Amino acid sequence: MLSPMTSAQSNSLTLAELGWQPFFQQQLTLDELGVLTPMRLVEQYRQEIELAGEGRNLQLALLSSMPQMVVGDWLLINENDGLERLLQRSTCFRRIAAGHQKQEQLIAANVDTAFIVCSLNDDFNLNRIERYLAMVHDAGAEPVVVLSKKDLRDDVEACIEQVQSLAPLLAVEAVNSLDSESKDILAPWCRPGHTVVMIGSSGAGKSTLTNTLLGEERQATQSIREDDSKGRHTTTTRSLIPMAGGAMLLDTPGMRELQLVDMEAGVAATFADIEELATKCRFNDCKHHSEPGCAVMAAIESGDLEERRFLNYEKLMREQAMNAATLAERRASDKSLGKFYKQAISESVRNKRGE
Ligand SMILES: Nc1nc2c(ncn2[C@@H]2O[C@H](COP(=O)(O)OP(=O)(O)OP(=O)(O)O)[C@@H](O)[C@H]2O)c(=O)[nH]1
Ligand SMILES: [Mg+2]
Ligand SMILES: [Zn+2]
Repeated sequence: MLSPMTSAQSNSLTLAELGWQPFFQQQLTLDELGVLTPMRLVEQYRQEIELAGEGRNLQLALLSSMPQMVVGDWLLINENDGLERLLQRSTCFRRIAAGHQKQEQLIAANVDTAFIVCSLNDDFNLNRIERYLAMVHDAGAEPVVVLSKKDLRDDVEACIEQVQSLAPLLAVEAVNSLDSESKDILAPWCRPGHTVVMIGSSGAGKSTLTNTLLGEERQATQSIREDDSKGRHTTTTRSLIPMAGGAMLLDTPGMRELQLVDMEAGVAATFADIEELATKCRFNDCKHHSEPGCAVMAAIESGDLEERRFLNYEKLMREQAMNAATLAERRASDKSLGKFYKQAISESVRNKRGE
């Protein structure tokens, strides 16, 4: 088991270096100040979590009574090294877990900037970048598209232009993750006290980039499969690692499937241009298919809006709504099942009492 700070170096970080901000400080009452210690969740295992605070680390066993917690969370710890409470998050990344058991899964909390790492090999895909953008907008963090493996492609500028066309103000950078020059390129977002998460497909180079930014081989990396350019899911845990004199870096495992849930605002923010066009359609409830006076269809016809982009917008809107409905249904049935069990138990108690 790799421990982010205890193994290599003792933790001598200040709260500010760990990412403590006024937003968290304001949540402490006067009574809590000086009595409770803020600590940050830096690594998560099945049974326990690793916390880092000012000058010390702490391992905490997970109990079923604890709230759902995720890497990046800030916790208040009492004098007995127990959890007092979880602080409200400034940002939160979530998705629907892959597989049949549709459940919402938290990915990271209290992240300022997300590096959407996307390699420039066969894996380069605008639809996928838009999907990640929706997730980052939903979380409330700042997105930066980091196109990796620029050394493997000739038309890097054209690719940057394509990504930039998604949003004029979007930050887009191309890097060779193995080259230390990446550190300078990404320095504007790696400021002290800033938390940066790496998200993207397996094999995109998230761990390679993490190591380059750290200046040490902290995370294991592995070559991608030659036949389909896919990664091997090398990283399996999420770790929040301090960069010397810089940001807190959060490396994550590549996602097999990123399903959006209940993210209408996140999708809308990602496709702000389409949302803006839609306000100019003749009908308020225009579906942008065959209605007269449709500004979206007019923009596609004139070439101002890429049809691919509109189709992806529709797809992601549909997907998040469908997943939200499925989740709501599940929650409702879990609740009524819970009620049923409670009723059955109290009935059996009454029977035993002979009531
Ligand atoms: N040529 C080149 N190779 C790169 C670059 N970035 C990453 N690689 C290689 O790509 C492979 C996969 O990189 P990783 O860093 O393990 O990818 P990852 O995104 O962490 O993958 P998971 O942990 O599976 O999610 C490794 O063999 C890296 O050396 C790059 O910019 N240029
Ligand atoms: Mg990795
Ligand atoms: Zn329309």
